[in-house]
Amino acid sequence: MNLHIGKVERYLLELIEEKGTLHFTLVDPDKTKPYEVSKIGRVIDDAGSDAVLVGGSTGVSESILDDVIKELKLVTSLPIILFPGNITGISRYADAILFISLLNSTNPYFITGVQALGAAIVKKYRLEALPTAYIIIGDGGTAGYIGYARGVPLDKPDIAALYALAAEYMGMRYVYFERGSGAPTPVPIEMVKEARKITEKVKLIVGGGIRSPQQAYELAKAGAHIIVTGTIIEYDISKLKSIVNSIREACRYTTK
Ligand code: 1GP
Repeated sequence: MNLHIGKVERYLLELIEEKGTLHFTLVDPDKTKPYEVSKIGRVIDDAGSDAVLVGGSTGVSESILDDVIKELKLVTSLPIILFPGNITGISRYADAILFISLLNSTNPYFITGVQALGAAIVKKYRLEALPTAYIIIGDGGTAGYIGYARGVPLDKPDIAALYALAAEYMGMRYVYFERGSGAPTPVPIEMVKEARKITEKVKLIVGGGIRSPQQAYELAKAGAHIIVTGTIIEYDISKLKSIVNSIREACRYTTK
């Protein structure tokens, strides 16, 4: 085990080793009413989710993030990991940050520019940085539009896998295939399989458009290390538990 990694990453790697596939819940401050945050935090905890991502592409400021995270910390001891869409997505109250480079952006600001600006703040707040390649699949919804992405076509699993391999060669430890929040369909299963086949070390995060336990089950079976759901808590919070359970079920006889 790499001794230089931080507390949150150690927790994640040990849990992946133990469980196979993890489940993260995304709380988007722009879509969450302040009075709902503590209820949502409790549901996430009860459902057995493994960590909470906090962030979004629009409507996020540092003080909004601070309030949401402080509220969440009152009700859950799960790690709170920032999922920034821009420089405004950093809060001193989080435990870690997905330190994202949007690899298939056409705008250098989202590949290396905002990272240089954000690095100083991440250091000042002593946040644990998790080096993550963010790859937009399909049009990627709001994240794709805001990030000037040239999304990987849905029928090109080999191209998505090559981005994942490039990320591994560049030393990133996480690859996030993003279909876009609220997307009509999740990341295609074939993309997950191809990426897992071609990479050896990176942990594969998959999110966007996952609404049913069956979809989560199939992505876990295909080899995703982490499955993210967000929208489901906005519409059908009770479904969260069945999604987490289906991931556990998928991992029962599989080793990652
Ligand atoms: C978005 O991948 C996440 O960044 C979650 O997407 O809201 O569709 O679950 P959903």
